Amino acid sequence: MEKSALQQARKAYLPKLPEALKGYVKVKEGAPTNSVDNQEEIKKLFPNTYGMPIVEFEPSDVEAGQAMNVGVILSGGQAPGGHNVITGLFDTIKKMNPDNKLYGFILGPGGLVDHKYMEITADFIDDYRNTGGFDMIGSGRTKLEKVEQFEKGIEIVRELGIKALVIIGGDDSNTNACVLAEYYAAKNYGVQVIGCPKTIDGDLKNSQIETSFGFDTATKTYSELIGNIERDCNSARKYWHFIKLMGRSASHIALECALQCQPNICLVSEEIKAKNMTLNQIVENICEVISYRAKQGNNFGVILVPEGLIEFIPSIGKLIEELNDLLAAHGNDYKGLDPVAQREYIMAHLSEENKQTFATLPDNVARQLSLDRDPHGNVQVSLIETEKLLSDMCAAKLAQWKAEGKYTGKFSALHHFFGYEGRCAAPSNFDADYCYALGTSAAHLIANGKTGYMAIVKNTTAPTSEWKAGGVPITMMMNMERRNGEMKPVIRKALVELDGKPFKEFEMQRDHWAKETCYIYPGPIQYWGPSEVCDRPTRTLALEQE
Ligand code: FBP
Repeated sequence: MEKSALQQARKAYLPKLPEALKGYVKVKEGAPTNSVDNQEEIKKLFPNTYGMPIVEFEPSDVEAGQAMNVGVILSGGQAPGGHNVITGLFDTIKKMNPDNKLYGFILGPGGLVDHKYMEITADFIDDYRNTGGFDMIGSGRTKLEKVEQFEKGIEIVRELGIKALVIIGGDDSNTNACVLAEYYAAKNYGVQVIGCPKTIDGDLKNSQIETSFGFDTATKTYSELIGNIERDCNSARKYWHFIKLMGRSASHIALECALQCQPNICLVSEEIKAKNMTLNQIVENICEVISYRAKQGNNFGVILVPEGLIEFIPSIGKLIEELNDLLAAHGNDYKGLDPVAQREYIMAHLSEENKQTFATLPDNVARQLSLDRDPHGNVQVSLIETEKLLSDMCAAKLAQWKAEGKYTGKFSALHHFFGYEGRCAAPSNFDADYCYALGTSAAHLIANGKTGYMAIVKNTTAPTSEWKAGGVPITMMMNMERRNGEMKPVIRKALVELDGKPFKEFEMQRDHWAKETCYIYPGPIQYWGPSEVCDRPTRTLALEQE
């Protein structure tokens, strides 16, 4: 593999570990836990893995480590730092016993089911230290949920003498990790399953998980790009930039980038839902700002649009719920029809209220909402051009206002989608350290016989040596939710809290940012240099941990 100069220099970076993980480690157990909601149902579904205590690692004089082979799976969307979870895991199990082996399953959970794997060796892994991407073993979105898949998995696990599987994934993948842990425990197969909290979306967090890895690097990458656009925008003073930002449901990414860059507008899906806003109201609000700035002679600006917006507009959210059920029950009846017949079929089966909403949507959006779902049943919002939809609607509204004499400016829009370019960036120091510590924690959870746990690292706004590492039972984060027309146990997704500090901080300043031009230009991620630049946590994390 030919390497860039940065990659070569970065390989030598030694991730900083919390004090408790530097030497031998012992486990301190807390009190039994409960799920966040629906306790009786979750307890019934997970009789072997429910109620376990939170664990914290402490320094010890004796090594609990032992001979053990481990399997690792990267699951779902890429997030910077995934390779460092694997290097942390690798280094720790090798330290416990040099004969221990780490197997990587190829292209995600599907690799376990299809018995596609490779042994990760010292020479091989060295090329991936502190690099972005998941290309070391690849990732995939196969949903591990069926008994046949679990049984296929155990065949290869036994063949390779694997004691534990580490699943590095988001909320859906960790939900599946929990189901797998429960299944193997119920069958007494003697195989442990440990999860690691990954996703750039930042929505896998709760009282125990401070942040999911990748959020730090991805938001810093997007903020660099947004800052560059803001500076261009403030130089030419002739375009309105509509920037859609990745983050399937929650608006954490958009909000974080807004706090870092101070754009003129940032939409927050959770607020739009809470205020029961219509698409038309959103457009009017944007146009008010455009019109105000035009009066000041400022026919330019930057607007951040969260990827998941469309699902949070209450009328469209209701429509999607009905479409999910329709797709689950009758999808096969209309999937093969031509687009016009499909639209007619769907219209004929929708309730009156949702039919009206469906009829107003442009064809490409309607099609995306009514057909495509990822394997976890999510609408593929990254494929919907919400930024274009909004700017088209703004152009129409402004033209109408111009005709009525209410607006006299010039409106010229440019569109961007920042998503995939942030998911594989070289991890920031924060993500490099955090992920290495998560991998190390996962190894210690295995060595201490734990299953159905997620590796955690807390106190992450303090210096790294003061971080606290341990594990949390995955069942503790679960509740029952409707998925594909059925109630299922799932990890509760963390949305932006409107009474939380990050949103409050944004809310306090946004009117000023809308009227004035207060852009901040964060610049690129720095890997060497002053700590206040290189090791700075996200604004979200800093505000939440204040
Ligand atoms: P995960 O939740 O699996 O980490 O994926 C996050 C994400 O990047 C979302 O922000 C985005 O909507 C989605 O993946 C895109 O999925 P795909 O890579 O399959 O196009």
